[in-house]
Amino acid sequence: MYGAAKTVEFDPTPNNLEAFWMPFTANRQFKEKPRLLVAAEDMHYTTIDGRRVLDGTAGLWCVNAGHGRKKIVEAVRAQVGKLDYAPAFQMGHPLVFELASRLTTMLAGDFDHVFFTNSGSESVDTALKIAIAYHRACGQGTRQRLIGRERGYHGVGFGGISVGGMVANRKAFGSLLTGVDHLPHTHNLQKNAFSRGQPESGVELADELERIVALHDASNIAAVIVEPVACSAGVLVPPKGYLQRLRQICDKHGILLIFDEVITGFGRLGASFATEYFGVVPDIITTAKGLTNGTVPMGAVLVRKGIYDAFMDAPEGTIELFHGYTYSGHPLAAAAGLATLELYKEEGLFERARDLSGYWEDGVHSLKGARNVIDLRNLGIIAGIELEPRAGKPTQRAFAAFLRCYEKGLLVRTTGDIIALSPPLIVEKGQIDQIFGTVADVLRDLD
Ligand code: PXG
Ligand code: PLP
Repeated sequence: MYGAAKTVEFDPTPNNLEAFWMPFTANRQFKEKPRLLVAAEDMHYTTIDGRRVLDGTAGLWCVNAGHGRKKIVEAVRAQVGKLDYAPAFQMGHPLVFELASRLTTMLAGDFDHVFFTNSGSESVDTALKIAIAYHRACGQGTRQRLIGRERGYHGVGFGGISVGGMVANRKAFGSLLTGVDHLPHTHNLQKNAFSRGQPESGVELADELERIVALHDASNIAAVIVEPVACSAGVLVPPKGYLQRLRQICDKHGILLIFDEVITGFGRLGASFATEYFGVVPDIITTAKGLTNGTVPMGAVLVRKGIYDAFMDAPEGTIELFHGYTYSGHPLAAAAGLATLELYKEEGLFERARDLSGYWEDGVHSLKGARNVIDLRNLGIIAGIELEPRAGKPTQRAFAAFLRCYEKGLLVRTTGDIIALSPPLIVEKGQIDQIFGTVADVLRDLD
């Protein structure tokens, strides 16, 4: 077909939805009955037909300070007029150095270097590559295997889906990375249903790591990657002691521990990062989303001192890590990131989230006994509401709930038959009541 296309004039019909292949979307269904957002401010979206919708999901878990925040908007506006782009390789611009320094001050301990990316998926691929290259730099080049977890979500790059554990995200894409194993997921409805916060049962699931080490030998294993709270797969909260146990086993065998904090970072749990919340220190942290409050795409990988240092033994004048993106540390993203971190601090949003988390937990568990609800889960300002699937029709009940909530002015997210909630951290108590009140109304009427 090459050369034969475009014989007709381009039709710039503004409302033709066909050309855009939408991500993670039922394209044909959406395009028959689209849901378009045209504006946003603080806790609300405005739809194309002028309705206000309460944002129960912070966009896609990223708009932690709420929408249209002036400080961030102005910072981006000013930056685009001053320096629109600077080459990222062998050149720099001041803001990105400032942002890296600021980020390192947010973490306890020796997290002292930051690699910038443009998304969570790129952060994950970057972290996995750094882990393997680190061991090589330390003279342990056989450590190449990666360990993820069932039901994990680490974005959609080949690295991320290889260590990830959501079957729909993997099954159509061939052989993926070789040399990957998976820990079991920690979800256990029989033992832990309706837990408030961290469930009691399941710490021993971390011991599965010992089994994998025994199978391959530690000398072949580079890293373990987990989400401290597995959010995309339906808000799976780690059992008490589980993350601590993983850390101990990694230490014992010289395996790097990577926390994928793309969602749990930047206040979602009522602490700066999950590492602070749980008191467990990984070796590498991946972030994105809340780093710029969702305004400009950006991700970051934070590494502990020893990791960066291992690369700096290379001869003077050589490039230490052959990795990077055209837009690593983009000036607009860096400006947005700096303004976002200032806003989080000025408004004490992480502390606010911590103080609200009890009220949030009560709201979540007020749904106990609601029709078809088989589990309720919460941590920080995150909730998972698991529904009994319709017989032979998995995902449909939750998707119907999503549509009805949207009609009633509330945006929720669903994955499988689980409703996930994660509003901006500026959410008011009255809005928390509205969120759970709307979900309760919807579930009452939904078969
Ligand atoms: N790691 C984790 C832990 C994530 O949650 C990614 C990596 C990938 O980030 P990017 O920026 O490449 O999308 C994510 C992203 C949902 C949902 O509704 C979750 C994500 C993205 C979109 C939707 O659960 N998580
Ligand atoms: N593909 C081609 C042909 C390129 O030239 C580049 C970057 O120069 C890339 C992919 C990677 O793009 P990015 O650096 O934005 O990830």
